[in-house]
Amino acid sequence: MFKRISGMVLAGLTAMSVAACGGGTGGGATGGGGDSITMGFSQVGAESGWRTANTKSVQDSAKNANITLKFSDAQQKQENQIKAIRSYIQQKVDIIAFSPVVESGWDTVLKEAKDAKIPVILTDRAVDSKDTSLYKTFLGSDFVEEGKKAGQWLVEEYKSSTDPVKIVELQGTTGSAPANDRKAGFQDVIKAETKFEIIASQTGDFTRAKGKEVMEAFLKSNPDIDVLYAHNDDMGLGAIEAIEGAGKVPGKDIKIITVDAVKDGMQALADGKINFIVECSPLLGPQLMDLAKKVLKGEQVPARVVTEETTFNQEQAKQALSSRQY
Ligand code: GYE
Repeated sequence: MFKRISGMVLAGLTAMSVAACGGGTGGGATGGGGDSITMGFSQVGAESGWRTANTKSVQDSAKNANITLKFSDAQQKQENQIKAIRSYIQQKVDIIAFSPVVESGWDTVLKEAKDAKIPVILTDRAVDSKDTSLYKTFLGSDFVEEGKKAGQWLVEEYKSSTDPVKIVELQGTTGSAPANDRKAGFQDVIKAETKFEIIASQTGDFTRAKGKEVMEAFLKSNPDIDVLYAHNDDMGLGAIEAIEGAGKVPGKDIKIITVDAVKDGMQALADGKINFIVECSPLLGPQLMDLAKKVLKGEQVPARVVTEETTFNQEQAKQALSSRQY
C-alpha cells in the first residue's frame, strides 16, 4: 500500500516537473492537458524488418515513459515527412522526433520548428544541415563504422587469395545516411587492395522486393559474381531468392554480407545462406524517450548518441537466434 502511494506521489511529482519545464523550455503547448509530454514522431516508412522493430520500440517506450505519441509513416517520401513535421508544429506538440529519409533538404522545416520553439531530436538517420542548432541531438548508429566492419570481414575472408574478387552492392535508399555511409565505410576499407572490385552497385531501396529485382539484373549481366554486399538484411533476403532462382547457392557460390541482424537475416545466416551480418540496433525507443525528457527539462544532452553494436558470423548467429528480440 505504502509502496503504491509513494509510487503515485513520485509519478505525480515527476509529471509535474516535466510538464512545468516542458512548457518553459519547449515553449510549445504542454500536450495531454499539462500532465504529460506530447511527442510528434515522423517515421521513414515500413520498408524493412528493422523499421518494423524500430516503430514498435518507439511506440512501446513512449507508452512506458508516459509520453503521448503522435505517429506518422512517411512511406519513404521526404515530402510526407515535411508535411507531418509542419502538422506537429501546428498542433504545438512539446517535442518532435524524426528519422529523416534522406540527408539533405531539411533546413527550412527545421527552422520552422525552431522558430516555434519546439525542440527536435534526430533518431536513426542524420541530416546534412550545417546549422546544428536546428536539432538538439542525434541518436543512432555509426553507419560508416558498419560499412567498415563489412569491409574488414571481406578483407579477412580473402586474405590468402590473390585472385580478383568481384563484388556487387545493393545500396539502401538513395540519398539516405545509411546508404551513403555504409557505402563509404566499406569502400574505405576494401580500396587498400586492388583485387577487390565493385562491378555493379545500385539501390534496392532497403526492400526485399527491390533487392530481388536488382539482384536478378546483376546476375543477368554479370555471370561471375563472387560477393554481394547488401546495405540491409531485407535486400539480402530478396537477393537470395534471385540467386537461388538462377541456380546458384547463396553463401557458397556467392558470399553475402548484410547489415541489421533482424531475425530473418539471422536465420539465413544460421542456415548458411548469408556469411556475415553487421548489427544495427533498431531498439532506439527507450533512449529516445529519455533524451526527450531531458531536453524538455532543460538538461544538457550530448550532441551525438551512438548505438552500441556487434557483428555476427554463422556460428554466432546460431547461438544468438533464440534470444533475438526482433
Ligand atoms: O538498416 C534498414 C532500414 O536507417 C538504419 O533503414 C536504418 C536502415 C536499416 O530500412 O533496414
